[in-house]
Amino acid sequence: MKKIIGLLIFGILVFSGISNIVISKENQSNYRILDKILVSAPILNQEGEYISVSIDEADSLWLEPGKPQLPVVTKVYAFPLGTKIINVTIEKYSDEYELTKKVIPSPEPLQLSCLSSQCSNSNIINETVYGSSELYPSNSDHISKGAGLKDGEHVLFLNIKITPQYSPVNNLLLVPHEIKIIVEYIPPVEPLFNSDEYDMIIITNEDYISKFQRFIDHKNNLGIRTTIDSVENIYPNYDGRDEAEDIKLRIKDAVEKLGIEYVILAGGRKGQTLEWHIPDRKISNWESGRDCSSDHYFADIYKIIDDEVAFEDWDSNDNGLYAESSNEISINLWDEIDYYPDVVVGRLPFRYEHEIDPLIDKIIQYESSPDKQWFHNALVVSGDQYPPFMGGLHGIYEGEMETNVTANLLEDQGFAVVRLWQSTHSWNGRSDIIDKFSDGLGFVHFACHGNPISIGSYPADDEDGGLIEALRLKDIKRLDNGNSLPVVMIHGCHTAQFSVSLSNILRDINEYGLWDTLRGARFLSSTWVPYDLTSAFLIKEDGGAIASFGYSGYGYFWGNGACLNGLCPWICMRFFDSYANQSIDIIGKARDQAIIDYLNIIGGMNDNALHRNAIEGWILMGDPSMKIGGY
Ligand SMILES: [Ca+2]
Ligand SMILES: [Ca+2]
Ligand SMILES: [Ca+2]
Repeated sequence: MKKIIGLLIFGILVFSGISNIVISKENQSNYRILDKILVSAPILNQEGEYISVSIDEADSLWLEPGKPQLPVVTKVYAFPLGTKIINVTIEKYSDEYELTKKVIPSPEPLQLSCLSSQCSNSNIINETVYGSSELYPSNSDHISKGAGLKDGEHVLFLNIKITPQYSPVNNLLLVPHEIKIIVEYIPPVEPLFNSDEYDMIIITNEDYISKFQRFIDHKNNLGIRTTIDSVENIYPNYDGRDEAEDIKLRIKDAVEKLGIEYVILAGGRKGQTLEWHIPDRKISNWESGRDCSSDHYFADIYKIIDDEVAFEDWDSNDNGLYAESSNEISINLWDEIDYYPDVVVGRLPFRYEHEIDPLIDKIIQYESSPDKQWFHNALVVSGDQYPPFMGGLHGIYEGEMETNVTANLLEDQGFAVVRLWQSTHSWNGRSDIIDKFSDGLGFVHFACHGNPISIGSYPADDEDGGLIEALRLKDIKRLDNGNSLPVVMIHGCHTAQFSVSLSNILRDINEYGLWDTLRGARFLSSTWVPYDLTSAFLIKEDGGAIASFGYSGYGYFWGNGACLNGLCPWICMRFFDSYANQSIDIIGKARDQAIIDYLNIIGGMNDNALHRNAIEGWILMGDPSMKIGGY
């Protein structure tokens, strides 16, 4: 399956404007790119007391809550991994614009677990920035490098973002009309990794290896050469700092020595204990909430440090806490992270042995049965995610905007999409959603508030906080969709918090004491449960989902009109874009493309913990090599 890497891959992934690129060989080993970009004049729109700024060639917005919202022009170059970037020069030729009003401030982010009016917020203007004559942002060029995958090849991404600059006190906006980028680099003499023995590795318990044999046969027959290893074999053979790092080092070995593309983490919690078949990686992003696990940790194997490819351990400050970040706490508690996936990862979160066979049956059956009439039906469910009682504007229904993007993408591909929205009064409660599953669906996208065991949304323009429930954990067993198995996307907080366990009751009593545990029961009890909703969708025998996505921690979004401009909605919508617009029909690859696009187009991962949260907590439950719709 693996292609031999070309000596010089060179790709422009983002940017729709006029660009003129010349690549030249400078000497025996050095190359040089000269890229001239023409940028159109900014479009200035009146928005009440403010002005919004947009540029045709911009792909995203520079959003720092309370600070001026500005467009971003992005260029991305991909080189074979092992390339050394010697120098990047950016020259800009800018025009000055005098503004009559202030540039609109960026919105505050909102969580998706808000089930009460506690979450109301309002836009606060950053007086320091707006009261200054200094240019914002102080630096208009932002250069970053990462190690990841492009079209299945290991590459070095060079990402260049350029923003206009704004002096609030002087009402002055500087916008480049021409940008010249010069990149000098040395490609590697030969590819960094040459092995091509296998395509996929399954990591599970020793006891379950034989159970996976027919799954391995099925994958081998499809041309996905699959091998398997056990944690019992892995732990003594690697010297990671803990079991999760041992597994990550095993995956790194499998990339380098076997040439694998896919990893299945086969197992979740052991029953209702606090032990694991395959461990999670708890992360210390304080915006994600307690107990947030990231399976993306196992996918991001390499980073670039001083132009060298290095192991990405997600602990750059080397203190044994992984993925540390927060927008509140000291900047010292921060791990710089690459985030570009280097291998495609999914988890089969079974807890009991008897759950394995039905799961394997599901995948084999799904991939082996062509001509599924029901596959071309899809369902989206949402409402007003930031209604007026929380402080939202009237007439803007964030979750419906998000799911409408998905619905339109699928309709363009010939899907018949049912939109269950609060604004159209098309659903009133859980039974409306359960009923729709019986029809058979290819895709489902929920944009809801949530916790590990339930999701719901608000009526349009809700003034009172009357949450309408969409689904509870106990409803999963009522789904009677048999072999008509959808890919289910749940954008909601904690719906994929797969570390939940009935043993959490004892853990919490141990940690907080009996009295405080009982007092906090309202907030803790949704983790005192046997499964999270996203896992339950996949594990359900005869029905449920063929693969499911959710967030293991909080799932943030920008409120009101900015809701489609980043964070979790962007990622969820982009999965459907990967499938529908970019023709990526392998589920794990479509997931990873959404992440790669987020990093390339939106970025800011090492500036803002909320961007990190959008990627870290996004979990794929299922076989990452599964072909959507089957063969
Ligand atoms: Ca750390
Ligand atoms: Ca990486
Ligand atoms: Ca709203």
